[in-house]
Amino acid sequence: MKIIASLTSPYVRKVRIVLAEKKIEAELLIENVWSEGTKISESNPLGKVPCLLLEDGSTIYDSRVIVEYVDTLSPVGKLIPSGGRERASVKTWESLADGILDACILARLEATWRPTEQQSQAWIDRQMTKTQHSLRSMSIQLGDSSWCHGNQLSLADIAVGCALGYLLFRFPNVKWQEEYPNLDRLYQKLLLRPSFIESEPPTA
Ligand code: GSF
Repeated sequence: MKIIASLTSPYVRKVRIVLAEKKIEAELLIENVWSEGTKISESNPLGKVPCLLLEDGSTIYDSRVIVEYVDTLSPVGKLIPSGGRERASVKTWESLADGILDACILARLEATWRPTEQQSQAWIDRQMTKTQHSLRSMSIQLGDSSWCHGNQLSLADIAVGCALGYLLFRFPNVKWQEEYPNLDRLYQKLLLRPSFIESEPPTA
């Protein structure tokens, strides 16, 4: 298997962490989807990474579908419960964490991609409000528990860790660590795992 990837994408990071936790190897094919010459649409017509390339030439996207598929490939370290409320709970955590990323990326693109005179501060504020509400909800739901769901690592923790790491990487002005010490406790624990360490976004 190969993954078309960017080293700064938090969605790619989620997939890489899931692969590492499952002890499944996949080659990273680094692609700059923002460059003029990108060929990403030949694999993913939506023009986004991550995109998983299978041996038979078929492709799987987006990150939520990829991690769901990868979790079925090996019984090692099951990350998504197989059904019912448990499964819905883990996947709702993932939606919440990915939703923070979606909101932050919309805010970032507004500020970096659009010409200055077309930028809307109201739009950026709208996205950052969603981020604030979601952080609060995560903190309340986590409470004093060791993990987001159940009593072991799941996709919920991985997705939350990727969202928190992305905030530190691109939005250091969002002071979630001070406001939500329980999220920081979880984050510091996740950071000890090789899967998180090896997928840290490059700082330069
Ligand atoms: C989001 C992927 C995405 O936005 C998923 O895989 O979960 N729901 C999808 N990827 C960004 C890179 S990044 O900001 O993480 C991407 O490829 N953007 C290119 C574009 O044209 O939007």
